[in-house]
Amino acid sequence: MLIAVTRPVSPKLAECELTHLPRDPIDVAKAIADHERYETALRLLGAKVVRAPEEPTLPDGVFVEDAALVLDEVAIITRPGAPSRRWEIESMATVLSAYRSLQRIQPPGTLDGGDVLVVGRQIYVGLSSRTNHDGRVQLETLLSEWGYEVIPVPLNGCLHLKSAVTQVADSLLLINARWVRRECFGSIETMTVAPSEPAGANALRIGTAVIYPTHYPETAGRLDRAGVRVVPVPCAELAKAEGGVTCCSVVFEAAGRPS
Ligand code: CIR
Repeated sequence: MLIAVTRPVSPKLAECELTHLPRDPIDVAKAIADHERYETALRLLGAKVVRAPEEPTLPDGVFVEDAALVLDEVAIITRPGAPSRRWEIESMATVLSAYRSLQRIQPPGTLDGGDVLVVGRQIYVGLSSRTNHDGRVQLETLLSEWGYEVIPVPLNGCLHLKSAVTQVADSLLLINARWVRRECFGSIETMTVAPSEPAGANALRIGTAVIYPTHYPETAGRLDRAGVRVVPVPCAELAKAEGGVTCCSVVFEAAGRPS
């Protein structure tokens, strides 16, 4: 069974961390409604939505992706680069301990899940302002016993690696080539976002479909023409908090592969 861990939107969302965007007023009620539609899309695609406990005092708590990386063999509890976000990890650890054994990124390492793109046994890690060298090396050490290759990827001008690139089909990446170089990903095919939609590379793949923001219609058209089924969700309010569609869930097979 496919599990998608989410967390309700905090009433303090408007106090979120911001790195690349100016602070714009956020309509929290609309963000909550959009988030519920996102959960509905997850269910439509066959996932069982498991809500982590509400964390009303943590503005960025809805962006659960940054707190954990779940692989078949293990879950890695991260240590987010923004100190305000480190309070989010314990409740995620509690939820994920029902499905996997846990390992943790330890100080002084930092790692945000948004910087981790898993493509088969290749794990690309963005060298962002949130993920440091120590965090990446710890991840490499933790995963070496299962034969994963951890590959560092330089970024330019975006928050996380998955702001710049995500996987949308077995051998297709959706990419903003201004923020990350295509050559970093070897021979796998890449499709670029529409130039007018630089933040459009963040798509959440579930099976053969992607959950994708309604506010990037040109890139959605490109995905559609490439044969990728697009399930549109409104998420403009969460985007004002620099969140995308991958950020709002951690998706994995319940059974995993016990080590
Ligand atoms: C932050 O800056 O940490 C949040 N406001 C947004 C996090 C988005 N997460 C993600 O892209 N994985």
